[in-house]
Amino acid sequence: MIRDQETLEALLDSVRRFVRERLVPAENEVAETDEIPEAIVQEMRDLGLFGMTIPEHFGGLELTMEEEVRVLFELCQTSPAFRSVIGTTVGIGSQGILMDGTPEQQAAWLPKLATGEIMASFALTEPEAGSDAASLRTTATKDGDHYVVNGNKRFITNAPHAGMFTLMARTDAANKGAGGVSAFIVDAKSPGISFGKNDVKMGQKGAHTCDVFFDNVRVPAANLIGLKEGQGFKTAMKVLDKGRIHIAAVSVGVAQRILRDALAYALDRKQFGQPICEFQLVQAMLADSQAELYAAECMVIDAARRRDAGQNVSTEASCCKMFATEMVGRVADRAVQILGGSGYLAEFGIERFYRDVRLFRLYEGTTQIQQIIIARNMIREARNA
Ligand code: COS
Repeated sequence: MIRDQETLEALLDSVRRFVRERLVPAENEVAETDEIPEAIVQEMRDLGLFGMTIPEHFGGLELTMEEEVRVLFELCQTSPAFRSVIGTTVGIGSQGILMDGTPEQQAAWLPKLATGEIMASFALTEPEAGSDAASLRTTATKDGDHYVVNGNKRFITNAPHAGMFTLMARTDAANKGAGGVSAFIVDAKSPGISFGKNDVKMGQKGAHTCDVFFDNVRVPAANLIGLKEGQGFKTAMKVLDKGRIHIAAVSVGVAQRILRDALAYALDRKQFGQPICEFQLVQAMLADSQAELYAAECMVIDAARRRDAGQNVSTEASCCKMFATEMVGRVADRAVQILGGSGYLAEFGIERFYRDVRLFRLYEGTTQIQQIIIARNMIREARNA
């Protein structure tokens, strides 16, 4: 749903200009230094990007899902590390509070997230609990008007910069499944929280992840999301349904950039006396990429519209996440092929995208987890029909 086309176009124009004038020129510096310049982070705050999904009365832009994905198509036509700066705050880190938090919890945290004064991070994955998220071992034990949290979280995006965590922990030791898990808002400055070294990753330099350790961290009982125990796994799943459409939109944006660069190269590069775009085998790679990209873009917009219309989009979100992240992997691979030897060289930037996009098929649920979700939903619906 687009509420006002003119307002959205103005936002898309400013994001497009920001990407072209500020982010693309900084790509190499970010890849070399593994840091996003603070001036760029500040410009993201000024553009309101941290508050994209937060309601207007808490100081955000309150974008609908369709508006959000259209912004992501533009914002992601550059190194995906830039999106990662705002990603956890607009997405998985804040949405649990928005979906299931009490009015008091929302009022206490969302305004600071909307302005980018603090960043949110989503702490679900653990060393022994990845795809099987419901098996998490971090515990939160009630002690008066607090919970005491102990455990380790792994691969936590933006943890080194986070002001707060949406943390999933087990409140019912007797229930080892999803029903024993609760979600908490945890102030990142709480005593007992410590951080591992920044992970050294295949790509996405400038986007930081690390382990987070909780050692007898006292969290006020008032920070239990929705003030209800045992709901945390469902909150996490709902958050991920939305997050998966978000990641699919990111994949579409990055694929557009990669394909544009590959086409520009094919128009320019000459072999056998003509531009390589004249060769049908190169054309096949361009055409396959364009068709798949178009399909992913249509899927993402459709899923976003359905979500805006209030439908349950668990299946569609997983379809989008699976198809779009696999699509951008194939587009990046073909782009390396079209650029040939230059595709393998750092100075042309395509090999960097090739490494960057590999992550999309892993986080917020691997392709294999999306397959499981889609098939399970199909089977459940067929049995209930
Ligand atoms: N929305 C709302 N509730 C949901 C839901 C959704 N999308 N998906 C599951 N639930 C509910 C179920 O209805 C069930 O509730 P009841 O016990 O009341 O019936 C409960 O949550 C448990 O669901 P389920 O039995 O399907 O859980 P599983 O342990 O089988 O796990 C998968 C399901 C594999 C889908 C889940 O663990 C998953 O998504 N794993 C990947 C995690 C991930 O993406 N990690 C990345 C980290 S974040 S970067």
